[in-house]
Amino acid sequence: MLDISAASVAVRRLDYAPPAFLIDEVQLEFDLAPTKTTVTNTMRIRRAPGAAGAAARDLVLHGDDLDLVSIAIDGRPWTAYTANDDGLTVSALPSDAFTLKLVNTNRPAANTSLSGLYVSNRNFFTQCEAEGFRRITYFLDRPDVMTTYTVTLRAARDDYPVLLANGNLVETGELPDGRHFAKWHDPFVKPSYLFALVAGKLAAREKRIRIRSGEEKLLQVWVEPHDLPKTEYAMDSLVHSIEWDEERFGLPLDLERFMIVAVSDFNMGAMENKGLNIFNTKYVLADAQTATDFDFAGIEAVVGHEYFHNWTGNRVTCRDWFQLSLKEGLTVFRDQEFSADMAAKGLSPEAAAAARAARRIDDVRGLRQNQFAEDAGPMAHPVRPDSYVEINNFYTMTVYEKGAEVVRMYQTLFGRDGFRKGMDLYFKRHDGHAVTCDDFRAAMADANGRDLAQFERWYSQAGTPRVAVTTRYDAAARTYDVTLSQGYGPSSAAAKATQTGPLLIPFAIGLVGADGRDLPLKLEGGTRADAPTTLVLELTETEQTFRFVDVAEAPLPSLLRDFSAPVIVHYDYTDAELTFLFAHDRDAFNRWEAGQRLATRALLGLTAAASRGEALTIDPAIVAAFGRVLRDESLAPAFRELALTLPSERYLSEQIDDADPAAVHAARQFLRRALANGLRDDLFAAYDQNRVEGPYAPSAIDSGHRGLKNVALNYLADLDDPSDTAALARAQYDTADNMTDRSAALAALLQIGKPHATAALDDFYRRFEHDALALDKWFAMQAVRRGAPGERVLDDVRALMAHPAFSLKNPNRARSLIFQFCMGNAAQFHAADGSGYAFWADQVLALDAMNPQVASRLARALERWRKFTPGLRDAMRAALERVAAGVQSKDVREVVEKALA
Ligand code: B3K
Ligand code: ZN
Repeated sequence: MLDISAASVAVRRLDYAPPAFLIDEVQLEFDLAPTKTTVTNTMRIRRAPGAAGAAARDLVLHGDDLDLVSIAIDGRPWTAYTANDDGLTVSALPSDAFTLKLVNTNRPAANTSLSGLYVSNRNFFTQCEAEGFRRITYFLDRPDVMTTYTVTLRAARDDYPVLLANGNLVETGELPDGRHFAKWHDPFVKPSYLFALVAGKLAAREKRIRIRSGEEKLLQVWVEPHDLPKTEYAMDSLVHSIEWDEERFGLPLDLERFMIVAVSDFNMGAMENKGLNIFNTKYVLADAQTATDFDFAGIEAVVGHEYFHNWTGNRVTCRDWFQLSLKEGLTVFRDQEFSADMAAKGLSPEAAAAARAARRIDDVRGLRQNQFAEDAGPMAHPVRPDSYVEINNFYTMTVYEKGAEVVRMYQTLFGRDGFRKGMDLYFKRHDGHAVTCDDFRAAMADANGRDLAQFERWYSQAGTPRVAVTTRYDAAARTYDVTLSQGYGPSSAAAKATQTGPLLIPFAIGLVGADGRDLPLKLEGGTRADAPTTLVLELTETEQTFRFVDVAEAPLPSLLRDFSAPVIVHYDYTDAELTFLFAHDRDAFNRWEAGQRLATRALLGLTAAASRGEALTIDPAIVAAFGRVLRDESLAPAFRELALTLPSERYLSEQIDDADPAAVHAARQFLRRALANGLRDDLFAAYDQNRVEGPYAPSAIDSGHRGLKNVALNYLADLDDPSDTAALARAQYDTADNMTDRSAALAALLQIGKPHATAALDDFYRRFEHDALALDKWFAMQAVRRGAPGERVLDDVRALMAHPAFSLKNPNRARSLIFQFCMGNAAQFHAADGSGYAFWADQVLALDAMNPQVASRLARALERWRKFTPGLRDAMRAALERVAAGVQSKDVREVVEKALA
């Protein structure tokens, strides 16, 4: 069942050819049984108009790990075919249009890859994107082959009382021998990757809503019966998503019913199958006791994301997998906007702006920590990649998060209304079709009367652009010149080859006066009547100077406001200037950014000192700057929490050549301790002032207070004398009425030292022994534990792998322990003895044999190996080579081969 191809064969974007055959209709019948499921697949097929030559002679269907039972054309048994590992070739076709009836079997219970049809907890589920449908039956398993599906499911009623598939339910009934059936029809054409079925013992929370047209719709959230009480928030999020898409984009729910089903064994977050979204339980199940504020926010975002795919992805889909960002970048952008609008709902304008800014900061922090690293490493690829070996490896931060930034830039350039016009035109042109990123760009360009030819480079160039800024104030002429120049930093050869010319970069700027207020902006030669305080400059050349006129005083530039483009900005701010912006910038994003720059600069200095073995010292002005923001009650708590969160060790290591994670860790710990000791009283005060009274609600405001309170507690755990903190954390643990506070208290105790946390850890286990998602947190917190000097957290991790509750087969559990250790505990993972890397290699190889997609994600933990100190580098290369020698799947092979190349 696993791919054992010796060489890695790349698929190339420019080799795209339209399908030679089309499917007008498909009827699928499933006789479901765990060890052997039989699929009867009847397709009305015809040669595509104009298809000719060798490709159009025989019908070549994809198939993977299937057993063929029979084949007939137009009712006659057919013998002119060959079946191999990749599928089925049918020859001597009788005509241009015919009905092909295939019967095949597959083995759901033996399917540990969780791709195709599989069994989880005795129920059946499917996952077809990207190429899982071919593991269910033979098909033209490519996104540009769209058709309508009628699906009949047959199974034993006692074991599988619920039978679900895409679309609308048309018939149910009894069959002999205790079996029953359900027949579903999806009236919308779709590609095979959006097919889904679910069968088993499940129960649904239901809700009926009326959409704007007046039509009534049935919403269902299906889970194991005992989990029903935990589905309220997911249902609310679904209702909000449906309302939001109608309100903001005029896009209605198009089916009679919309279903979400939760499954505990799932390779990723969720899947947007038409009308039948399948979700990781992590993004469905929540209540105050078991889920954190962060989890609730994740549910809202993912429910929104999958629902929004109904239009951006399903109604209009991708022509080929190179266009993946067409649906993913756009849908991430939409879910980001949804979450921001939800956080801001019902707040005063200032509070709403702060709530939106907090979401933006969160999104950008993730992008910069993970996507920028990806773009600088061996897996770097454009938003629209040019080639892949395994498409599942390209569901990346670049395709998703950078792709979302690319979509956001259209909105930054054209405004919300212009963006909406582009969306309207996109659906008008392409509804029901499989299209490309170029088609989307053309809709934006045409709807707004703009030539966006240059903008194409955002899709085709890999690497993170850099914009260097220089400024000049002429007091006599009252002019201020801002010179922007763009280019790329050091890039891999593959990324460099894609970098062909300057980009169109929307560069938002403000000018801050000595009193901290924004100056009115007037560009020389500008035509605007008003004088706004933020302007979007359009950088299109390698270097361009913009002259502001009537500038009354020498200003401080506030650059790339709201992160208006996914670039790195270089400007020589002094510490004093950053401190000033940190205290005053009216753009909340840049206010946060000033603090991050200040902290990053200090941390990189401390890291260098730590590597040289020097004593570490910190300028008290930096501690004071953070203190001012901590105490500033005019600032939203959520913002203060973000401002106080230092750049992660991973992010810092990315900024340095020959990075030494131990030195980075020492530096960051030193600054944390300096802030904790220096701001002790303010932190205790913030802790007290941000306690939330009353029953738990995961609202933006309450979670902001809890976030600030818990970040304060976390700093206080780093006091030289943490005894008061230990008491406080223990009390918080014991009295918490919600998981956010309980887990934050446990994390603080673990940080003070493992002995302080023993009782709470035991209690946590007993409390949540039977709650898989909460227990994942128990594993994760122990995996990311800092450890006392000289202590090896890896020993705990290994011991936890032997715990009866641990299983490598369950992706959530594997991620909570192994991924958390390898990707979320830099200092311990990069232990000088190489033990972390050896452990990594063991786990990648073990996972590779059962679930290549999950293994391949873990494999990427070492892709930046060249960045580290020589000693670590050698140990990492050895581990990579060991994996390369033992790998079975093309998923992992592609990752390690690219890393070693
Ligand atoms: N489209 C799916 C991801 C499928 C991943 C396949 N390896 C979820 C999403 O982005 O919404
Ligand atoms: Zn998506």
